[in-house]
Amino acid sequence: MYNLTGKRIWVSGHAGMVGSALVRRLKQENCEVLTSDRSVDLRDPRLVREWMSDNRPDAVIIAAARVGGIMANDTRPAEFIYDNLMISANQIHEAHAAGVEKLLYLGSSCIYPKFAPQPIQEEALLTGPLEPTNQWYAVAKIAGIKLCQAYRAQHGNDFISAMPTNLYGPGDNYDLTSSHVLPALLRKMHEAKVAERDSVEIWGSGAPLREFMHVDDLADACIFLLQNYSEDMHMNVGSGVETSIKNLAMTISGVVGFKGTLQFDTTKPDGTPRKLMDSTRLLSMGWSPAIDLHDGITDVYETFQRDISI
Ligand code: GFB
Repeated sequence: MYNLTGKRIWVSGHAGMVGSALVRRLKQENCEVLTSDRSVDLRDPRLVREWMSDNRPDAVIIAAARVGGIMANDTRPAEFIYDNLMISANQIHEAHAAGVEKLLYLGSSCIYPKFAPQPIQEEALLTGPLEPTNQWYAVAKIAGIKLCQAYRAQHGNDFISAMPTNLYGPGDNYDLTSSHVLPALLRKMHEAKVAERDSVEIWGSGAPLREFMHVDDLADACIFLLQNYSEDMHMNVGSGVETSIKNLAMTISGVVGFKGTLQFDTTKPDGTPRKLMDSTRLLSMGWSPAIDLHDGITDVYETFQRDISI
């Protein structure tokens, strides 16, 4: 067990959806949360080294990443691979150099092969070709896992990694060209309702299956892993709740109160047909998610309405 009491914990990416959820969750622990501002460009090894030596964290959670939905991944491959490789390598290497006691690296369920057997077990990593739309991001995230394993193998660093499923929650990105599906549909349906439009466009066929998890559940799982997990193998963090994009759209329309129809634009990509993770290893350690998808979407819609009225 890694005891967080009195520890100085650096949450990189604290302004993002995942980082801010981690900061909220860490308030329940008796520890000190460290954050770095935008002047510390995590792609620059010198700046990361200086920040580490000035701030001396005991533990690091790497929540910083270049992230986005299917379209952003597909159209900005250089940013997704370069930024994520640099962010991962700099923080992991400098954490080792600074003698950080524990590090948690966050990846994504898109690291797995496009046609991995479902539900996807951790062992499926690197057993087949990746989904082309997000291969750039996936390769960078796989490199992050391998960095943690390499520093553990060569130097004995207690660096672990966790692979969350598709996330949503407060602080999500609502920009329609770069967001994930859940915030995109929430915004599109809200705007259609307000403008009294009778249809909303959904990308792809609506058939792909995705597993969704509220970011507060992810943050709770991360703190559990930081305290209780210390092995080489990355850990799946999923909710076990799978839905088709069409069903997700219908759930969101119910929450928002949008009464119009769904128009599927099949010129847009579907991406991976199915992406359900097997989270048995985590569940068998005694952790489980708490937030139901419908409740989570309702909560997020309230936050969204509050934010746009400010
Ligand atoms: O959320 P999303 O962009 O992520 O898309 P992925 C999920 C599915 O929803 C795809 C469909 O089949 C999309 O075509 N979709 C329907 C939409 N309407 C929309 C819309 O308005 N916006 C968006 N964004 N999608 C990402 C990866 O893949 O998931 C990342 O590209 C990362 O690398 C992330 O792993 C978790 O699940 O397809």
